[in-house]
Amino acid sequence: MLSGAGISASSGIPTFRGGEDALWSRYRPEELATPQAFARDPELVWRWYDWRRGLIAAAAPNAAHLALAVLQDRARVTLVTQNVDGLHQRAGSRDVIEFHGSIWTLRCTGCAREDLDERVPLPEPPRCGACGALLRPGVVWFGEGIDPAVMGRAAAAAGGCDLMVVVGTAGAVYPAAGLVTSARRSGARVLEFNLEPGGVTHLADLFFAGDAAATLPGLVP
Ligand code: BJW
Ligand code: ZN
Repeated sequence: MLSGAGISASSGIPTFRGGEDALWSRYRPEELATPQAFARDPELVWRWYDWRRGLIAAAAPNAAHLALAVLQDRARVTLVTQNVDGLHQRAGSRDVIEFHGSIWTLRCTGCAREDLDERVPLPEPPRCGACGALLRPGVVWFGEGIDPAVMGRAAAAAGGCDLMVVVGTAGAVYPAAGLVTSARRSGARVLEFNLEPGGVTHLADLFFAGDAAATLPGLVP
C-alpha cells in the first residue's frame, strides 16, 4: 500500500499540488520543502510547517484512513505513506512506514538530536534544548536521501507484494513513485485510487476515480 497527500484531503489537509489555498498556493513544495529554503529563510519555512501542524492537530482521520486500518486486520498489509501527518496511525494502522518522515519529529541542525514535539504553535523558529541550534522538521526535503532503513523496508515490501494499492498520490516524486514500478516489475497487480490519473496510472491494472474517502471503504465491505 502506498498513500499520498490525497488520502488526507478530505480530512481538510491541503495537498501539495493542485491546491488553491489562498495563503500558500503561490509556493510550490519544490520551493519550500528544500534544505536551501530552510537555510535562506527558516522563519518562512517554519511558518508553513506551523500552519500545517495546526491543521493536522485539529483534523481527524477520514473513512479512507479507517478503511486501511481495518484492511490490516484482515490481510497482510504493509503501509508505506509519503504523508508526514500521522493520520494513518491515529486511524489505527500499525507499523506505518513514514517514507518522508514525520511533521511531529523535530531534529536539531547542530547535534542531530531528534524529539517528538506536538506543541502547536511552536516557538518560532524552535531551538534545541541541548545545544541551542535551530531545530528543523524531521521530514525529507527535496535533494535529501530517504533514511536507508526506511528505504530498505519499503523496497522489500514493494518488491515482495502480490498487490499494490496506490492511494492519493500524484506519483510525481521519486523514489516513492518508483516503488509502484518495482511492485509491478515483480509481478504485483496494481490498484489506484485517485481523483484523477497521474504519474503512475499507466502501471495500474484498475483505476478507481473519486474521493478516496468514498471509494476506499469499498475494499473492506
Ligand atoms: C486525491 C484526493 C482525494 C487529491 N481522494 N485522491 C528521479 C529519480 C529519483 C529522484 C528524482 C528523480 N528526479 C528528480 C528526483 C529528485 C526528487 C524528485 O522526485 N523530484 C520530482 C519533483 C521530479 N526527489 C528527491 O529529492 C527525494 N530524494 C531523493 O531522490 O534522494 C536521492 C538523492 C538525494 C541527494 C543526492 C542524490 C540522490 C526526496 C523527495 C522528498 C519529498 N518531500 C516532500 C515534503 C515532505 C515533507 C513535508 O510534507 O513537508 O514530500 S515534497 C511532497 O511531495 C511531500 C509528499 O510526500 C510528496 C508527494 O506528494 P503526493 O503525496 O503525491 O501529493 P500531491 O499533492 O503531489 O498529489 C496529491 C494527489 O492526490 C493528486 O494525485 C490528487 O489528484 C490526489 N487527490 N484529493 C483521492 N480526495
Ligand atoms: Zn542540538
